[in-house]
Amino acid sequence: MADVRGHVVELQDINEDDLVVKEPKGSAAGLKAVGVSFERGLKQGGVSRTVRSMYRINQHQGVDCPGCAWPESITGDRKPIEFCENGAKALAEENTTRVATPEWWAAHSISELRDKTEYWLGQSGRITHPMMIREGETHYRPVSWSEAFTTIAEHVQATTPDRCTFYTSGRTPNETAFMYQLFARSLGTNNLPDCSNMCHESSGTALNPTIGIGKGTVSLEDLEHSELVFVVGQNPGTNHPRMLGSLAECRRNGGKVVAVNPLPEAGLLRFKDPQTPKGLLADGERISDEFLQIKVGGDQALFQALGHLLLQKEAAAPGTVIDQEFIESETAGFAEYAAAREHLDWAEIETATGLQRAEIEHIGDLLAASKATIFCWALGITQQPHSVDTIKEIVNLLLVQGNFGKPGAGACPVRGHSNVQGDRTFGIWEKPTEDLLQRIDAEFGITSPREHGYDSTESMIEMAKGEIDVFVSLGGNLALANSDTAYMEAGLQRTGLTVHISTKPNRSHVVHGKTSIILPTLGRTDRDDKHPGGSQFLTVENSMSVVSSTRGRLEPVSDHLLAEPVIIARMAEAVLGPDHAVDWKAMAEDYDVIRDHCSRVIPGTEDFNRRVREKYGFVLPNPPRDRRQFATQQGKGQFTVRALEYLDPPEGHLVLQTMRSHDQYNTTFYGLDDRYRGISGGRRVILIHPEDLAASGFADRELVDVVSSFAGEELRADRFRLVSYPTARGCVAAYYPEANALVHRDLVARESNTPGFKAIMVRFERRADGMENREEVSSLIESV
Ligand SMILES: Nc1nc2c(c(=O)[nH]1)N[C@H]1C(S)=C(S)[C@@H](COP(=O)(O)OP(=O)(O)OC[C@H]3O[C@@H](n4cnc5c(=O)[nH]c(N)nc54)[C@H](O)[C@@H]3O)O[C@H]1N2
Ligand SMILES: Nc1nc2c(c(=O)[nH]1)N[C@H]1C(S)=C(S)[C@@H](COP(=O)(O)OP(=O)(O)OC[C@H]3O[C@@H](n4cnc5c(=O)[nH]c(N)nc54)[C@H](O)[C@@H]3O)O[C@H]1N2
Ligand SMILES: [Mo]
Repeated sequence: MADVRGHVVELQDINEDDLVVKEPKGSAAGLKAVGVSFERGLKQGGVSRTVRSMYRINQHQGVDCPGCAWPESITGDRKPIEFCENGAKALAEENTTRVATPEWWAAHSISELRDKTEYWLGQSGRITHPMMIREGETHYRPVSWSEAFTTIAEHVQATTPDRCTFYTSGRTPNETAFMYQLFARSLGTNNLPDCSNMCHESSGTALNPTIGIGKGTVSLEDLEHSELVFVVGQNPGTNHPRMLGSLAECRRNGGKVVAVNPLPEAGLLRFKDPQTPKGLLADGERISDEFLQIKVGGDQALFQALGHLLLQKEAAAPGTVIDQEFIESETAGFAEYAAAREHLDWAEIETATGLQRAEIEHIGDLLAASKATIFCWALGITQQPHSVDTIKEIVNLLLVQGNFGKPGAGACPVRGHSNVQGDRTFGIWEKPTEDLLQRIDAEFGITSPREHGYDSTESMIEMAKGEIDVFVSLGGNLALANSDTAYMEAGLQRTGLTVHISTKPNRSHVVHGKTSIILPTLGRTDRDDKHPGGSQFLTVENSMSVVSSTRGRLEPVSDHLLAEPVIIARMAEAVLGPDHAVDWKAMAEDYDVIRDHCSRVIPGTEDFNRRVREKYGFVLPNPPRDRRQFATQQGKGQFTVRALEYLDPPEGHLVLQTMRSHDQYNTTFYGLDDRYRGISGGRRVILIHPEDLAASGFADRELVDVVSSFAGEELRADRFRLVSYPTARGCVAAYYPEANALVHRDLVARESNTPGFKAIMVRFERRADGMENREEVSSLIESV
């Protein structure tokens, strides 16, 4: 294949027998990270595109990094380069000059593309033209934009709104999200699943009824000035690298950091700050003061034990540990909570967590002594059957010491996709509040449906049952992102029409509906200036509720790309007809018009257009943080009591968690080097504790088939290599999305319905060729 300049590009593929295993690293970032950032950019896009985009990242009037949702400072000055290795890789991936042109699609049949790996597909570059394939055809072929929209309209008009579902991936900016939900609701459905359903849904589900808001309650400054920060179920060295700078800053200010994780992740141990010369060259700074190597799924037990310890210490020295005044005036349910925590079965806590009582008591001492504590968490906590209960237990710990609405304290769910939080704020939700619907209806003169819609798992199940006729995907790659891969793919293929608004080819395009359309869009770094009023910008909300602008400046790789708001407006016009109450065209022409509508519909965005043009944008209101106010049913911070739960694998099984490597963005692969964990050259691995490996009777590097069990059913994934690794006992780890085939569709978190991506019960089966090539799979021990 070729890039835009006609240079020949060879696409690499993955062969798991190229696997190399080294000693895991003891620190994250440093000089190597800077080197890798530039190397990847140069490989994909050439020198000037890389340097230009890196320099503008996260700057005033620049582009918001498409990597993660970690915030930048809105008080002090920003560093000249506010980026990290993985942000740079995300940029390089989007800025590539490689192109998947109509000739590329003509050269590869669908059956050939189905056999390719996701890594291979992604490397083919940016999609340049709208493409379509109909039932019986073997190849995608180019179509005009108008034919694409007419085809979508025909399919939508031929069915009922409840048989259409509209998925959103979290890179979608605020304005686009707002238009998209307005389109779905104008049509008559709340079927608005999003990646949040698979991600932090458990956080919102736990936080809304207990603190009255589904988001975090801290600012970056709080984190840097906290006395004690817990980092639970999170791998910031890879997934939120700039967070390491804030944790290091917190420690320099005298704070302590406690990491809770089944894996000794490099970024949790030490950090070499790539923004400073000393950080680049020296050994790096320590990140965690304490590391609790917990068993997967054991966190609720840990938090219950910590609650018990706090109450015991308070009883021994009244008035020293808990915040009695706050509890009395601002919370409800404390008496029940205190009663439930009075007794603790330490033996069960040790079984559930895999930790020693003394270790937990030591952390209890730190927590009791801290006057300002923050709990940060991510997917290690949200993707368990009992995730919602675990997060409510975190809220209990915060409430008991009054850790809301004071400096250095609060809840910090660390969000994933760069705008996943904003998408929800701007209306993407299958369970909208009545208040939101009333505001939308009043602004636009439409009648939104009241019935709740499908989330991502429900959409998958309805597709597989043949109950969905139209599936539209605004970004994302649900075929691989969702659980139960074979079931998910069968669902997509059963659907009448699948539409993907995408930047690059992915698996969802090749396991498509009977008719399938790919609509290629401008990415975040691309210039968006084909408007009567000239160049436009969009906005995003980060993990700490800051709304700011993002403006791309690079020359798009093709003249045929449309901006996402334009695509949605034209789709809505085609489907809803020219007389529809909403003026879609006005919004697509001038994004200020969208923001004006938002400012009247979305609370906290009043005067949007003026405020977002201020230097670093504006912060959305957050009652628990701003005023110690809790908009819950009782108007108080709500203590909750939930029965203890943890993962108890059936005989002969281990608990499997799935995670990201250092060289991927969700279902997109940048390369095959999980550098900090020392795994490179292949991804089909199972990390297993040496003693569990010995007990299992298999050899290190042996090739096995993996079988998962759920509710009496088994799912399989073949050809994984076992790799001896210092994970917690009884808990193995594999990469997402390779292991998604093992996640049964009904394995979900209660209440939030988030897939149990970190709670899979597995066993291994011997293969006839299991020991073949075992010696060739090399093992190098490199000093750290
Ligand atoms: N470079 C890069 N950045 C990203 C992404 C990416 O793919 N690449 N993805 C983005 C997205 S969408 C998201 S949501 C975030 C995800 O950010 P993370 O939540 O950091 O992502 P995971 O790789 O799933 O890592 C989960 C961590 O939880 C630990 N863990 C697993 N089970 C348990 C448990 O039961 N208890 C505890 N205490 N820990 C557990 C794992 O060992 C691992 O360290 O990152 C975002 N940023
Ligand atoms: N086993 C397991 N499964 C998981 C997880 C896990 O931890 N374990 N994590 C879950 C989580 S947290 C998440 S968030 C989901 C992620 O699920 P998704 O958000 O659905 O997946 P992504 O891989 O982020 O989507 C990548 C695709 O987005 C498109 N894209 C990229 N940039 C743009 C853009 O600017 N505009 C548009 N329109 N398209 C763009 C590209 O075509 C690319 O192929 O996966 C979930 N799945
Ligand atoms: Mo996510």
